[in-house]
Order: sequence, then structure tokens, then C-alpha cells
Amino acid sequence: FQTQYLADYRPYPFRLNETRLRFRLSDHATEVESELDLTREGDGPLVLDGGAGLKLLRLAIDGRELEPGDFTREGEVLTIAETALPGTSFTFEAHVRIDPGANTTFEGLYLSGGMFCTQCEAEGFRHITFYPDRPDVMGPFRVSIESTKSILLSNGNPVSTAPGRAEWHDPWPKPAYLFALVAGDLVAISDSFTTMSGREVALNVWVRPGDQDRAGFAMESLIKSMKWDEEVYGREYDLDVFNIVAVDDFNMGAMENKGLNIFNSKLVLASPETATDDDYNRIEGVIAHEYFHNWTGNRITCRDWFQLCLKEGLTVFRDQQFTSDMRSAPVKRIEDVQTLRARQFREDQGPLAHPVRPDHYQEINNFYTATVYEKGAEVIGMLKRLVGDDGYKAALDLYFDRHDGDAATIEDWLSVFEDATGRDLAQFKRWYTDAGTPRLRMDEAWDDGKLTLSFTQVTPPTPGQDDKPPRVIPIAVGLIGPNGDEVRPTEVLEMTEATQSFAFEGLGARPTVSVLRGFSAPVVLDRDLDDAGRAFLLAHDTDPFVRWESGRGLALTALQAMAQGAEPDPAYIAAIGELAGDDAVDPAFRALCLQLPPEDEVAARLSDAGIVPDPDAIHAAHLRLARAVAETHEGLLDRLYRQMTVPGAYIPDAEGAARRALRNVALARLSLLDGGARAAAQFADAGNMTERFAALAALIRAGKAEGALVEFHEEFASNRLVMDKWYMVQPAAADPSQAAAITRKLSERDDFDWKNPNRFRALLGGLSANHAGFHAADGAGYDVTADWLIRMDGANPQIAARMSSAFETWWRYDAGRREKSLAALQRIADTPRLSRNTSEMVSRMMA
Ligand code: HT7
Ligand code: ZN
Repeated sequence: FQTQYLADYRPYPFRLNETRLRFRLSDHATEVESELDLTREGDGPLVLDGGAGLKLLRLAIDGRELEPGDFTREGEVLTIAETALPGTSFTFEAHVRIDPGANTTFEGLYLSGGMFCTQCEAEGFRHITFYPDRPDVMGPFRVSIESTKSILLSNGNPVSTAPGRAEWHDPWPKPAYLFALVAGDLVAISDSFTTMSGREVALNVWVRPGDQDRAGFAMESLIKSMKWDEEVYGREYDLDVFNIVAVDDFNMGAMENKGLNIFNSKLVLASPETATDDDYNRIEGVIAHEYFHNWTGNRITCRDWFQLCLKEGLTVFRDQQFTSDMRSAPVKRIEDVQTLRARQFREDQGPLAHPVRPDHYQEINNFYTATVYEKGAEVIGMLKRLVGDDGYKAALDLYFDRHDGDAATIEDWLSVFEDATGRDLAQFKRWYTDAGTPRLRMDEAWDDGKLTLSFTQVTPPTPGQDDKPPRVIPIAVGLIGPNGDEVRPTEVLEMTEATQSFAFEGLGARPTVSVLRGFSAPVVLDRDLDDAGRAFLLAHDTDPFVRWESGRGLALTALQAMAQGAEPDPAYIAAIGELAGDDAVDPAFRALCLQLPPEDEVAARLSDAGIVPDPDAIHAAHLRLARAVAETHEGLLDRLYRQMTVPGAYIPDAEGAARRALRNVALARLSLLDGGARAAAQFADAGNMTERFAALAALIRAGKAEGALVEFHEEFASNRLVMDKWYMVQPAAADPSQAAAITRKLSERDDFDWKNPNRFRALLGGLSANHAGFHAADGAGYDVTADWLIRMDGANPQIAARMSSAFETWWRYDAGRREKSLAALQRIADTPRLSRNTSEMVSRMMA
């Protein structure tokens, strides 16, 4: 497979003035006629992308049908000879036939539950027709659709609709990856939004008949997002209509096609009986994310796919800001850090590490990663911290002014910050070009009222990048006096050297340093702070992130020691009890603090310290520490469990969710002592899925879930999304020794519709979330995963490749596990006709 390099970028030699498409939809023989008005701007032939599945019926230039000598078709490339191109401006026409009914990749045009639907990012449009399928070729689109389906949708504004036919016009120039078409017998819930300049926009959320009563929250979230983007970023919507469609078979979460966002149905449909608080939270966040792309992604897009973080990092940053404004900002920040550590740090520390802006790839779909998205957002957070809120606002205003309508680069992005603030960002750019998580060491020296903080930064080598020059690191610091008062408020220290010191003078008594406040940079911090210091910060810090981090530090140290034979740490147990019992503290924050760090993170820590992690020992330590907390604080946990009920009807608001979260952590702990009695009662009485599902998980962990699992299945057998939960929780919460066998057994069931990405992700993702289960010493977790990845690769390479990252930490473990996971990877690599997607992932992991 060929490698693409950023350094090889060349502009497309033709300007696209308009694209006209005509679709005659049919399950197995859809015809697509396209007309592209082009103007020559550079040299060479007309090169178009076109997948192997396109049945070519006709090619023409300015109405003249091309003959075999006029063009060549090799692999996925169609080349029209220069000799066949008249003058500077001409119209290229193609007529092709495609088979959406046979498309199991869910890329291009496909059928899902009888509905035609498209997914074109990143390079899916080439499976619809021949086209310059690259993000820097943009043009307005006119689309006509003929179909027997009742609802026919595409991008932009409707021009005409009649039975069996519809026409759409999108006046905003866009690349092919933002094209969308939907045709189905759908129903909508509808509303409207008046924009800041007084324009009326029709809003629709399209779902299958019967699902309307679960689409209301998505609509509310859309309206909130539109309002927020006007108020905070001054961004107004720019079409007469905004459509959202929910689809059951979808490779990712959602897609920001211009004016026609397509969503995985799990990110649209929610009712109290079927969706948890986490589901509601995600729906709100993803609806916002896709809506925000209208400006950061669509109006300003990426020049090439190496610049993916330009739209994704910024849009994640914006959706994080939105959620912070809608819900609790500190809780959101902690949750984002948890996700970053669980997914991105893990990526950065292993063979899949790559820069936020990669400079080469084989398959771009493998680079929709936590590094591009979440670290991309962190980098923007750092920029904002460095230039301040006003500088950030000025830079963003300039970005929208200067680049509206452009396909831009990270250089363009950094230039607006330089021009708006006068800062030189040459060194800062390393955050985009250099992979790896810096290790930041802090040492303290105290001398008669003067505190000196000395920092050292080291970034370990990553694949292809051995040498890591120092980066700019914003380190937010505050000082807490011995009586718990803050003696210095937050100050951002700018570290630019490999080693650098900062002094604080005029201090009365030696303070405790609260460092990396708000997680001011995505680094691993290393400092000498004992249990007492951590407990002090957990109790007194004014910065919620450092408070939470201090509790987490206590837990991690305890778990690391316990995994090597130590007893539970009484300092952690006491400190956590103190916080959990403090009714002045937000219940959501208390719930976060009561959770133990994931087992995978303990393994990462041990590995970082040069100790080979033993997944079984880590699991045992986790259980033992949770039980010790439960035993010591049984009375308190019982009080919280009874006190945190939420009276009245379920509302998916932050306040209710916070109380339910704390109550459910209390339930999880108490279930270790009561054999699942409370969980059984909660399962029977629960009035909403948040309580029901937490009870089910607790029952599985207590080994008492047999009846509940049958009951749950009977009640929800016809609801695919709820059944996904049923498939996920069984391997995820299973005793590790059983997890692989349970996964295999579930995968043999008739209702394991494995080609549905949600169902596949639920089961296999459930297993890989069970750290000790996936890494079972006998290799059963690796084997069942490899078996299914091989099978999935034949149907849907994107899903197989993404899920293969379950293996990315194979190198951490003992020789036996390493040998077994490598054997599983080798088996995947040896599969005949393995896709480019999975082949690239496996070879990077094994390199
Ligand atoms: N921009 C989208 C990324 C994407 C995608 C979405 C659905 C199916 C396949 C996809 N490939 C890439 C989603 C987003 O980040 O907003
Ligand atoms: Zn996105």
C-alpha cells in the first residue's frame, strides 16, 4: 500500500465552478450522472478519483462522449488525457452505476434499514462517482434525486419537491466529503430558529416512524448550540434549513455534511427509559460538535487531510466550551482529562503515536484519533491560555474573516494568532508536529520566604521521531498556605527551555504548590508529594482539577503498591471519605473523586515506572481497594445512597445527573458488601435507564445478574440501542477469567448483528474495556478479538481497523502475553486480502 506525504501536497490544477448531480436510486443499480464545470488553473491531465465499485457507463467533455484513447482507469484513478480537454473551461460529465445494497463498508452510498444514506468523509465520495475527491476542491452543488422513498434530502436549500423527485441547491462551495444524500420513509420532529440577523431557519430531526418521541432532546440540543455559537463566537447559520437524520448503521458518531448532518441513531434517540445520563450528555455534546463544524470545518475547511486537526481539534475545543457552559465546567474539565489520558496518552505512549498533524499516512481513516481530536483540542486550550481570552477572541475573529471559504492549514491557523497577538508561535508549533507526551518534572526549593520551582521537560521518542526539542508549556500554578488558604492565585508560568526555574518571593510560610491547575498542558507531571500533601490539596485546593488529581494520585499510588503486594492505603481511604461526606461539594465532583483510576491507567503507570504490569494483580488490587473503601465508609455510602435519590419525573439535567452519579457510585461500592441486594432492588424499581443500567452492572459484578439479564433482554429485545448496552456490559463487567468466553458466547447469538457497527463495538469494545479480561493470560481475549476483527475486515475495514487498537498496548506486558498478542496480530496480518486500513494499523503496532 502506498504512503501519502504532507510534503508532496500540490494544488489541484482545475477550479471547480459548479457540481451538478442526478441520482436515480435503486437498491442494487443506482445511477449517478454528474456534471462538473471546471476551469484550468495549472498544467496536466484531468485526474479524478473513482472506486473499483463504479460501473462506468459514459464519460463526456462538453457533451462529446470520450473514447477509450481519451482516458485511462488504473486502480482508483481515472485520468483524462490533456488532448481530450478543450480550452480553459469545460464541463466534465460522468454516468456511473453503483450498488448501495451490497455496500457493507458504510462509506459512499449505502442502505441502512431500507434508507439510502451517504458517508463521504474522508474519501467516500469516490465510491459514488468520479470526482476530485480532495478537500481543497470546492464548489456549489445542485442535486436532483429520483426515488420511491417519501423523504429525499441533500445539502443546502430545497429547490423543488414532488412525489418521487427532489432538487437541492447548496450555494456554499464545499468539498465532496461534505456531500450528503438521504432517501427514506422518514418522519420528522420540526422546529425553527431565528438567527441573530432575524433569518428564520427550519429545523428537522428525521427518524424512522415510531422514534419521534425520542428525538426531542436532540432538537433542544441543536437550538441551544445555534444560540451558543452566535453568543460566544458570533457565528450565524447560513441556510434556510438544517436537517439532522438518525441512521442505525454508521461507522462513527455523526457527520457534519453541510445543512444535512447524519447521525448514528445512538446520538439522537433518547428517552428516560432507554438512555442514561451519559447518553444524554453525549447527544448534547455531539449535536453541538457537528453544528459547530458549520463554521469550523465547512465554511473553513482543511487544505488536505494532514490538516484534519484544524477542524477537529478546534471543533472539539468548541464543543467542550459549550458543555462547560451548559453544565458544570469543573466536572467537564475532569471528564475531558480522563478521556484524554485513557485514549490519547495511551496512543502517545505506544506504537501508534503520531503528531497532532501527522506528516504521512497510508489510510486517512486511521487518523481520526484521540491525538488529532482530543490532543488537538488541548493544544488550542494551551494557545488560549498563552494569549489570554481577548487574544483568543481577536485571533478567532481574524480566522473567520480571513479564511472564510478557504481550505486552510495549521500554518494559516497559527498565523492568525501571531498577527492578532504579536506572538511568535514558531516553538509552539511543535505541539502540532511532534508526537509524544512530555514528562514534566517539578522540584521545589524553599529558602527563607522564597520558593523556587524548577521544571524539567523530556518527551520520550516516538516512532520515527527520536529527537524532541523542548516545547512551550503553560504551567498554571497557585500556592496554598499551611492553613488551607490560597496565598497566591493562579499564575501561568511559560516554560520554553528543557530546564527552567521560577521563583515566588515574600512568602510567610512554606506553601503547598498546586500545579498544572485546570490541567493547563497535556503532560505527565512528576513531583515528590507525599500522601499528606495530596490529602491536603484534596481537602483545600481552590482548583477543582488539582483537587480531583490529588485524590487520584493517592488512589494510583495505592493501587500501584497493592498490585505489588501492599495493603490498602489508609490515607487514601480517609481522605476520600472526608470529601464524599462533604455535602457542600457538588455531588458530580464527589462521584468523580470516588471512582478509582481505570485498571489500564494503573498498568500504564507501572509500565512507565519500568515495572511489567500484571493485569490480574491490578484487578485484584482494584477490587480490594474498592472493598476497603466500602467497608470503612459503609455508613456514609449508605447515607449517600438514600440521600441522593431524585424526586419527581426524570429530567436529563446536570443537577439530577450529578445526584444519580453519586448514588450509583455508592451503589457500586455497597454492592461489594451486600451481595447485590440494593442493586437487585434498584433494578426492580428503577424508573429510568441510568438507575436500571447501573444496577445491572452492579449485579453482574456481584455474580447475581442471571435473572436481571433475561428480564432486561425480554423488555428491550426490540430496541437496538438498549440491546447494545446489554451486549456491552456483560463482557465489560464480567469476572476477567470469564470475559473472553462470555464474549464468544454472545457473538454466537442470532441477534448479534455483527455488521452493525454499534453492535460490534458494544461487544468487542466491552471486552477490551475489561482490562484483565482482554489481557487474560491464556490469550483467550486476544483470540476472540482477532477472530472477529478478521471477519469484520472483510465487510467493513474502517471498523476492523479502529477496533484493532485494542492491541496497541501489547508491548507493556509479560513475555507470555506479548507472545500471544503478537501471534493474534500476526494472524490478522496474514489474512488474505486484508484491507489497507487494518494492514496499516497492524503493521504499525507490530513495528
Ligand atoms: N467529521 C466526522 C469524521 C468522520 C466520520 C463520521 C462518520 C462516519 C465516518 C467518518 N469518518 C470521519 C465526524 C466528526 O468528527 O465530526
Ligand atoms: Zn468533528
